[in-house]
Amino acid sequence: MTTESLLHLLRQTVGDAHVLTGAGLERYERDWQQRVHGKALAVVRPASTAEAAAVLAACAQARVAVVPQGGNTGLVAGGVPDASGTQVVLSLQRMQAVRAIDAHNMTMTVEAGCTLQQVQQAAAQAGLLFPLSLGSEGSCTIGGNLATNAGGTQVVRYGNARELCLGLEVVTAQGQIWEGLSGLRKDNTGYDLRDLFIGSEGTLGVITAATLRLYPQPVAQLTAWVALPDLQQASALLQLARQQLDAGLSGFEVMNQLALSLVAKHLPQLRPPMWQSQPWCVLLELSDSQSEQHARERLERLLEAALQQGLISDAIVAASVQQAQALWHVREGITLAQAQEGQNLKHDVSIAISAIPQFVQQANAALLQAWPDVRILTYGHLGDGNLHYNVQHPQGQTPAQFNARHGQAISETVYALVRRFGGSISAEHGIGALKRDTLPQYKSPVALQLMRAIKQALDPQALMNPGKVLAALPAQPGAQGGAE
Ligand code: FAD
Ligand code: 2HG
Ligand code: ZN
Repeated sequence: MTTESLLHLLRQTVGDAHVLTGAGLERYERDWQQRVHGKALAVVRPASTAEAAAVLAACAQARVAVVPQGGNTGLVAGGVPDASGTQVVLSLQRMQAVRAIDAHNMTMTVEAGCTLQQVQQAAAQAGLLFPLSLGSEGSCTIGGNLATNAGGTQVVRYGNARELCLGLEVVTAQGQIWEGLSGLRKDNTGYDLRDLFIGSEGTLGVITAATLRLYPQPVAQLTAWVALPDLQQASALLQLARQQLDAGLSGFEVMNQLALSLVAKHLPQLRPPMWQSQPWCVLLELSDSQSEQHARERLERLLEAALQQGLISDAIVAASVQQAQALWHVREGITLAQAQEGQNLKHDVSIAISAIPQFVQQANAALLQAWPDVRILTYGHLGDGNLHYNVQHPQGQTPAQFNARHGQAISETVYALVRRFGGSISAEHGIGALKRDTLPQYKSPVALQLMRAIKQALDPQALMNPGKVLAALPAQPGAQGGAE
């Protein structure tokens, strides 16, 4: 099939207005960090699963690669095409239906292009909670969240996107529809296909809808902002909070002074509290199923114990929902503030919680010895053992030049330590294009071989988001797409 006849077929399938070609497609072609600028053959925007399946079938027949894209907020350039101008970007953004809410089963079924915020709001309207929560929730999609197995700030209580998903509907690389939308909590009928697609970053198929797990809304939620002298104390506070609050602990985020100073500099309207008084701050959230008073008593008891044990030097408890939101906006503003400071080297790592203070101490020492002027932002989801250990260029230097010259060596230094501590080089954001060539150094050959076998089985023509997660291999001779 020629390119022209493919485009003709795609226009017939989704309508002329939803096959975008030519100039003006930058927002689909470059990633959020503006590190990769690709070129798409076309951006195709199906309105339904049937249309998405027909697009995939046509692309398989034409042997044209497909890059699924949701809100394009990914931080590893996984959702953008390469520079060849031959790949179709499949945008799910028109598929935004909330198909069903089963309040008794505590589930909802939504289409992949719903933003995370829309999903949260639909659950709230039904009196329930969908707890996934990310700084990008206004624009990222639930399909993208599942494709990346996103984490965020409530994982300590509710788990990652994977734990919040019971069923999926997927269009395969050949354009078939796998109808796996079940609200079952138990199903042991063979291999878990759902878990294969979750976290596969668009390299195995396209998620078109999902059945999600809902929770009761907490009766009361309280947020505390705490200042601490060092990370060891933050870790001890986490342990104390777990003991005292148990499942009531729904958020535990740590931030170093530099991260907060960049928020103060670039987003001064957010006004981070107490950021100059101590090197570290913690944002702690308690969700309570009894009452506001009960929650307040529990939180005050925790903070008193922490003060007595010398773990914290100061603390404030938000007096209203608005104040609590303002504190969370500070935490969520760090990514934006850092982007405004200039392109940075992101290390989204996980390590056993018990080893995190030691890891940070050793990583800081190693980096500052070799690059004394780099600025290290350390923040993130301490409750999950997941740190964003992001390195910012020295003041007075150009970020792009500094990163081009030193980025690889800096990341190798950080990742070597991650390996020594038995951690992971990607806790949340995935591999995408940016970490694809780093992955083989940190994943066992057997694991990589199994991943390739899965990729080969599900996408024999190597058309699903090629070059992401795994380096593209030539398609097997004779591999056929399903569409004739
Ligand atoms: P995209 O960026 O469009 O795509 C991401 C990947 O998923 C790509 O590989 C793409 O091909 C694939 N994909 C997208 N949709 C589908 C689909 N329907 N079917 C199959 N594959 C698909 N991430 C976290 O984990 N935790 C955070 O706390 C967090 N905070 C963030 C804060 C900010 C300010 C920003 C900019 C990003 C943040 N992220 C975070 C990263 C990002 O928002 C998440 O990875 C999110 O899940 C991506 O969703 P998306 O719809 O934007 O996906
Ligand atoms: C967060 O936790 C996100 O805020 C983004 O995962 C982290 O910008 C980053 O590196
Ligand atoms: Zn994060």
